[in-house]
Amino acid sequence: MRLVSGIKPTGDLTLGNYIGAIKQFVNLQNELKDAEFFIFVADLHAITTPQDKQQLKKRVRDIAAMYIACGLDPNRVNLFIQSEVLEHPLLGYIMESTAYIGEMERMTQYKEKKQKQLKDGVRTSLLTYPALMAADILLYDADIVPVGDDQVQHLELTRTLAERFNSLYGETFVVPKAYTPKVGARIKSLQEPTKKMSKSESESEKAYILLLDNINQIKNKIRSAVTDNEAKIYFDEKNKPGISNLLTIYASLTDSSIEDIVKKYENETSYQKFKEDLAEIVGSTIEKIQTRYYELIKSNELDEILNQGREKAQFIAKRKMTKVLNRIGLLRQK
Ligand code: ATP
Ligand code: LTN
Repeated sequence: MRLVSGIKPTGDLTLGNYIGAIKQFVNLQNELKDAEFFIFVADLHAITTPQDKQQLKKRVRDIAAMYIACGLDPNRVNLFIQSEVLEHPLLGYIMESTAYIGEMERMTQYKEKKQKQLKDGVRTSLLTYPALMAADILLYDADIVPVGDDQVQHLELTRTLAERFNSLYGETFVVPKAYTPKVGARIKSLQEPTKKMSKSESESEKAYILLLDNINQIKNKIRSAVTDNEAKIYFDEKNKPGISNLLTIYASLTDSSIEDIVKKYENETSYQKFKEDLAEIVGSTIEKIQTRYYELIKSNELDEILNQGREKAQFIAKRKMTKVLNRIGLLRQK
């Protein structure tokens, strides 16, 4: 069995990325002992929106280091950078030649992100992005793709494209399945808890927690998270989005159930103790991650891991690509 996933270096990593994506990769790595993992930094996807050159360079390295700092084991997982395996954009083009424009235009993420680019012109790659994402996945014959909620629609399209290609040219790709976490598939903004916690879309710094934020700052952000006036702790996303979001974060980081946490705080008459406890939990989780991150970021170890990941990814990707080109009739020699 194979698992594939990636994160775009479009901003500093948030607690949402950790809970919705990286923590799932780590859990799956520990649960599925026989599975193969390909986890990458989706740098080509980042330039669908404008990026600062220096910052992009730093963020690519940061994400790679964070994967390991958060618990991915480079001996179990192939970690690499997308743009170092040129078969990704090559298969991306083949996927563009498999997909229809209407399918791309229907994607929610495209419709949202497009609004921001209307003034200067909408990048073509913002529209064709799901074709490259499909390529990222199909290149490795992934069975499972762990992602947060917002990526499920792209996964559905990937399945459609794999099936279409298979029926046009003969069985070539495994049709993958999305895997979303039961708890924490969509961590919300701490200031506007009906919106997603996002590293690139939030207005206020208090709305999100960055994995590289100062620990005291992190605790303060939890303490000042927007809640309600009822002073009773229970899960109700519609009427208590703030508390429900904090309960989700608590459950995910402590690997416990929301019911157990609600029970633990059932006699509280204010949110203070709950928030204080959660501030400690989030603070200490991230502190551990940061310690390992700072060791890695200045070491040669990280480059060695990424070189090794690239070799393995290239090997699999090249072999697959030969098969794909052959199926279409694009190789001079078989
Ligand atoms: P942006 O917010 O800039 O659009 P993003 O964080 O959604 O970016 P990525 O960085 O590529 O995009 O996301 C990496 C992974 O993290 C994806 O699987 C995504 O679903 C997940 N993710 C992102 N934000 C959250 C969140 N608030 N809650 C849960 N999962 C999230
Ligand atoms: N589109 C995703 C990042 C991403 C991805 C992938 C995730 C790019 N390629 C392949 C899973 C598999 C995002 O915006 N979060």
